Amino acid sequence: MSSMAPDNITGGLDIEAIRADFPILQQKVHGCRLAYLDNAASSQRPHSVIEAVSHYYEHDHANVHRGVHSLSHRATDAYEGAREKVRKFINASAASEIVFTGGTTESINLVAASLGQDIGPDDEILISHMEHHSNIVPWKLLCERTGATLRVAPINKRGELILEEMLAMLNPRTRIVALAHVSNALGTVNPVSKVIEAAHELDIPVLLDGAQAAPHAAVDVQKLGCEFYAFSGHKMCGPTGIGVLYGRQDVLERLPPWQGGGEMILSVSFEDTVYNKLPYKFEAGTPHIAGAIGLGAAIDYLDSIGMDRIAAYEAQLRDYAGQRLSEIDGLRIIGEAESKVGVHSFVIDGIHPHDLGTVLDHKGVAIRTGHHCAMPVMDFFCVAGTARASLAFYNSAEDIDQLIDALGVATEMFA
Ligand code: 7TS
Repeated sequence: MSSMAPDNITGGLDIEAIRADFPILQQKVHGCRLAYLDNAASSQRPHSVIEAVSHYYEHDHANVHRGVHSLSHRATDAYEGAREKVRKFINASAASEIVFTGGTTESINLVAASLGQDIGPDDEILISHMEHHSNIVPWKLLCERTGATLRVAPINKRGELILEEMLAMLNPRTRIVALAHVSNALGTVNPVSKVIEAAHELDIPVLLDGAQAAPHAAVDVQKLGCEFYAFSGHKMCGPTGIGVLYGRQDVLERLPPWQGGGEMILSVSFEDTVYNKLPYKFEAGTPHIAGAIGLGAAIDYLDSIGMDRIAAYEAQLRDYAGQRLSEIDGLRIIGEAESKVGVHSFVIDGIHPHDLGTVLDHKGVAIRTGHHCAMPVMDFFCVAGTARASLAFYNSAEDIDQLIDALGVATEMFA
């Protein structure tokens, strides 16, 4: 890892100007400057996102797709405009491939429920050992319901997927591969293209859990070639309660709906139901209109900086943080993949992660501690939990220095 003086770490971005866009970052916590390093759990919102949501509620709110009046037209245009922004953001070929959901969790549950209607006891679902619970439990529930088998590809001590073992598990019984693009607990970036290529040789669809990838680098679903891509608005400067399921047109066309209600039908009688076209077939009920609009504004904001510049800057910050953390006695990084994002999970000898988190909070440093909804990862590394500092493009080298100073206080306190 390269050593770098904090002043040089800007990636060409004006970090101070960016930070000024985020009202929440301006506060003090326990009298200290706030160093918000819990971005993998949820990011913060710039003023433009908050403003877009307020503007919608103050001026345009009505239900979408059903009114003839002006407000409903405006709300519909804004909602569908946001869908188009999402399409462009991940380079989907059509807006009809963008299904708004409540978040990554709901996106994955949608696929599991919908695909599950055609799965039986001879089938297999393939995931990896580093998945977030939301890419484990929906598949476990599906297996319990159908008698199918859940297979789990192993990881190594660096927290990397053992690719050849995962590929060897693919077989004609595999009905879907569901894999994290980036692990939330380890920061590992998975070799998803190789998995997709191998799965497609056997006509197996692939779902990527992009919750930790979409906020940090440009995603191109056509280039990836995956059938499904799931992510959450709140991890990429958008509102909570809104997320996306990208599904390739032909695949979504074949899948049955998962929830019934208004909006997802063209006609209903007691004998017969004709489902709506994509993506509405998968959007039953009144959607989270303000959430989608806020997500659209978040995408505008990210685009105004540029995802490539965000990725490059975060990589510098990741290396600086990694180097500073390695200077702390007794600190062990959990997850040392060759390719990783700005997520550093760690344990310190003799200090419980929750105690660390509490001491850090009193120094204004927000990190997450615990199992990060990835208990199988914790079991693999034989730890009950970790402390996790996770970065966003609005973090600065000063945030990292504040983290290191606070860890110094904690280690002295528990020595
Ligand atoms: N998949 C991954 C890889 C995640 O990191 C998360 C949330 C989810 C799915 C679920 O996303 P949701 O928006 O539907 O809740 N991860 C975390 C985390 O690491 N700490 O808090 C939430």
